[in-house]
Amino acid sequence: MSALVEINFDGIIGPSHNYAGLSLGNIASSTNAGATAYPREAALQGIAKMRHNLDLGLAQGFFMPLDRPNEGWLGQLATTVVDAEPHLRAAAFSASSMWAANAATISPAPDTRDGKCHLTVANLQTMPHRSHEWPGTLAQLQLAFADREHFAVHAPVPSPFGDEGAANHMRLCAGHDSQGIEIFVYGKSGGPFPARQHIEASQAVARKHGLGPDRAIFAQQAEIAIAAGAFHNDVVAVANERVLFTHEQAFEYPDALYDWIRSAMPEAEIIIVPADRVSLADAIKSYLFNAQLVTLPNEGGMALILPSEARDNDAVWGYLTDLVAGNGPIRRLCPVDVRQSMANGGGPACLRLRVVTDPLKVDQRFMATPEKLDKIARTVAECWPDSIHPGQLSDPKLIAAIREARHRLLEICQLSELGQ
Ligand code: SUG
Repeated sequence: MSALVEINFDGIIGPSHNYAGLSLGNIASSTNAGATAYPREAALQGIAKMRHNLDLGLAQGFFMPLDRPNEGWLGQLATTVVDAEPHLRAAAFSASSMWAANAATISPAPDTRDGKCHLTVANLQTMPHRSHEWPGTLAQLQLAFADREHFAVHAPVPSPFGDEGAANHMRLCAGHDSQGIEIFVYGKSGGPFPARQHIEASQAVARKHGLGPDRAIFAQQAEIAIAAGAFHNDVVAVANERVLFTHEQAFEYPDALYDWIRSAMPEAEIIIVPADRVSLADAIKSYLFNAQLVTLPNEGGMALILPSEARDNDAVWGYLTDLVAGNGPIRRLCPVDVRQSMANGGGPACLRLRVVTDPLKVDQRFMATPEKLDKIARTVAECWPDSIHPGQLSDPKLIAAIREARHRLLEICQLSELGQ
């Protein structure tokens, strides 16, 4: 018998972390365009979050940062780091693979026809700086989940169908190890902003994963939510086991979705946050829904691992305090500081990819322990650049330092084969 648990794989924040304002529709990214970023501090914040979650008794894994600047990609565009136009250079430098919620979509073994855990790497084709992540991500998924008896790792859905991975996918189930229902959220339009997840991509992923038609639903993201800055659904909704925690204005047709959930899974509990308690604008500023909603293994009940920005917002914190004071399933609030990632629109939940499986089936090099996190933190403290300003991106010394830093990390994690 194998024990299926939820493992959160966090993207280690890479040494090229910077604020280049690359994501139209992501308000934090646009607001902070041109600011100085602090890659070392950023990565240490991410590691502290992983440590916090390990301390709660949760299973934790990680992914390596990708090789940046991506000269191969610039080569396909017939240019180089030195010659590229600034927006292409910045796209080649982006450390955006840190947001592992966009790495892939996962359907755990109890949900799939062949009883394997299926993973489809996301093509991220809507944003140029993210469109070249998938080959590096796929290489890691193929290593981490190499056990073919238990995992099926799929290539991305082809263009032009945008797929942004687990950030637009939620699973409800009685317990992680029981059969669940899967909600794929896609966008049609978002006012001035692009809808990044296309229904054709979501449906293709569901077919590849072998989900029964009665176990999956495709729900449209509200146009007003995208227009307000919810470029991914995980900025306005999150699910864990039998609980869906969502903003009232997250979905275009919320009642149809809720009815389907209630009939497919009568024990589901839907917690709807009304707009008159928390406006869409406050939800997006504070990222309260970009929390990790987790089941606490040691004490039972659920906790929200929230960005500290949620505590700083009176309306949001007032709502959350009332929520945990009630008799509902969410009992604890745990604010964490991931401000460096937040300034690019990535909260605690963006930084992780959830995989429900037996941790012993995963390549152990990708699994975190407190000692490994200490080692990783020491390498980050020694090698990650202190600060990066977008104007510095063509500096050969910075480029060499970024490459060396990643190589040192791969070495200490015994993952040098990921090299390029
Ligand atoms: O795709 N930001 C990311 C943030 C991703 C958040 N992920 C989830 N919601 N799951 C994005 O917009 C900003 C990069 C820059 O501007 O330099 C960026 O790519």
